[in-house]
Amino acid sequence: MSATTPMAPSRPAGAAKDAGFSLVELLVAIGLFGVLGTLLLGLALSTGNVTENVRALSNINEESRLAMERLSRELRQASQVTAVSLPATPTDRTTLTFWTDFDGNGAQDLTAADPEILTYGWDPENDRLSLTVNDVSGSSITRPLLATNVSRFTLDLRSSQWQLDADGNGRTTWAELDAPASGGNGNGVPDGAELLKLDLIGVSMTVLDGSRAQTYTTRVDLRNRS
Ligand SMILES: [Ca+2]
Ligand SMILES: [Ca+2]
Ligand SMILES: [Ca+2]
Repeated sequence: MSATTPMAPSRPAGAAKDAGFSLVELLVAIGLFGVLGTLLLGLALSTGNVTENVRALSNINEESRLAMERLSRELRQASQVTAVSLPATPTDRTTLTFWTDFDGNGAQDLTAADPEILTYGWDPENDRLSLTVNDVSGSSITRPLLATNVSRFTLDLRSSQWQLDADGNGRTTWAELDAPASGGNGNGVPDGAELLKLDLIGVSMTVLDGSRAQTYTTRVDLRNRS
């Protein structure tokens, strides 16, 4: 290239090769490296962000899946739903309490080493799902299962007693059990003897990770418990 430049017309070919880069070539090269470097750095950073997001997402998914599996497993072994609290306002807690007779003595033992009364609760004000049990001294302990990402937690409470399906839609809901015509106390909440008839429990939970929402559901038939 330099052999034809007007700056060194009379140099022999060997000397022209040693002339190196012109200032313009150097500036162009620096410019190109700069652009390339910026592009590569940007790519590396965005790959890092994606990896970080995927890792955070899979952690939350994993924790949510485990929490839901645990709830399903324990509910499947349950003998009876003993208390339910459904939200009357958007800030009310939702709770599900059930009894599992782990030692098979037919009694609800409140101080067993294996807690027999379990309460799963969702607090919509801090998006937290927690589990409350009694320890061996009978003191109530609450531990968060999913710390801050549970944006929705709903219970579908039904009975297999088809004769109480007042509207004949094939599903006997807790509201139908609550109706005085079905023997309920008509107070608008599932409680008392109505709970003894609940044996189909559906749980749906939505967990947020940033803008992504993942919903987990389970449906447990308490009649099938072993
Ligand atoms: Ca027991
Ligand atoms: Ca019905
Ligand atoms: Ca009731």
